Amino acid sequence: MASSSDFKYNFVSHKGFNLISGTHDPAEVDAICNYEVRDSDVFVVTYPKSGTIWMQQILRLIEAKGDLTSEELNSDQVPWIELQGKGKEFVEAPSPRLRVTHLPYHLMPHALSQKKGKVIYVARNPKDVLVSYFHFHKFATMLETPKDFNHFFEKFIRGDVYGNSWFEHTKSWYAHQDNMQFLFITYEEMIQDLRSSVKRISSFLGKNLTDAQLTEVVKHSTFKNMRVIPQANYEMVPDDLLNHHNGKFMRKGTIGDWKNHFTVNQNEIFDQIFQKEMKEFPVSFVWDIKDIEQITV
Ligand code: PPS
Repeated sequence: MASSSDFKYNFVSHKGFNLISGTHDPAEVDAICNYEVRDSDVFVVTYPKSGTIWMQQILRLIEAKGDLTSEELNSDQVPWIELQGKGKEFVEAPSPRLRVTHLPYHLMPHALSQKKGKVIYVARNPKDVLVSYFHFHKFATMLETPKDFNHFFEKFIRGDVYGNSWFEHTKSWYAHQDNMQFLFITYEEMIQDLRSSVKRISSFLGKNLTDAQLTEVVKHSTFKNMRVIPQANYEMVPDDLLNHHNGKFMRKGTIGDWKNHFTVNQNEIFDQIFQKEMKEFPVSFVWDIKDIEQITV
């Protein structure tokens, strides 16, 4: 059997979206759009590095009413639908099927647009996404280690990464929301007020948690606590997938780390592109932790 290193770094463009050879199978991804969707299905959709693992943690905890005793990895409890081999598992899985995905709208089940299942889209300010993704490329063995920050900056802007263009991903999912049962939430809102965010998510999912259960969900979902929960921080993932000498999955968990990476020139370029691409986008992003008056947990 071929190992992941045989396929390293090769993207296959599939219907306008980069898939990673050895990680995704185009035929399996193609099948996803025809999957039947149950009313109880929940799909967390993110552009990479926008808080996927965080939402996996919140969903599994809401489902377990705050109980963290299961030792399964977040990615086993709330798997990626597009990973090779996960399609068959999805079709046969018992309800509720909780899944995460980085796929664009056009590759996801058509049934979503008939208001079947629920979609939670988590968006994060793209400067912090870029920085988090840069570090993740040094850490994840299936992705090419960037030559340097500027090289990665340019690739991200071109959409020459897994996830393609952040701008297109965000705009396209947002634009289709009226067809779906859809919750849009930002990483920055979750940082600002985790408790209210968890309340919003659980009420969207129709789950009534007691105050005590809510407190448990929040407690186990803070960055500080997730960092030391083995199921939630991917430290158990083997070195041939995540090179633990080169970083940590739970890295900084904050807003504004881009300020430690972007040059003045890069920031100007980014701002120009952002303004052009997002001028009609109705949601504004928080770019700096200092812009949040109060952080509530
Ligand atoms: S991936 O690889 O696409 O699945 O990555 P993803 O899980 O989407 O994003 C990882 C970033 O999310 C941060 N994170 C958190 N921030 C704050 N609070 C909590 N609880 C939390 N959990 C995960 C994680 O640290 C990564 O961001 P950076 O900026 O790299 O720290």
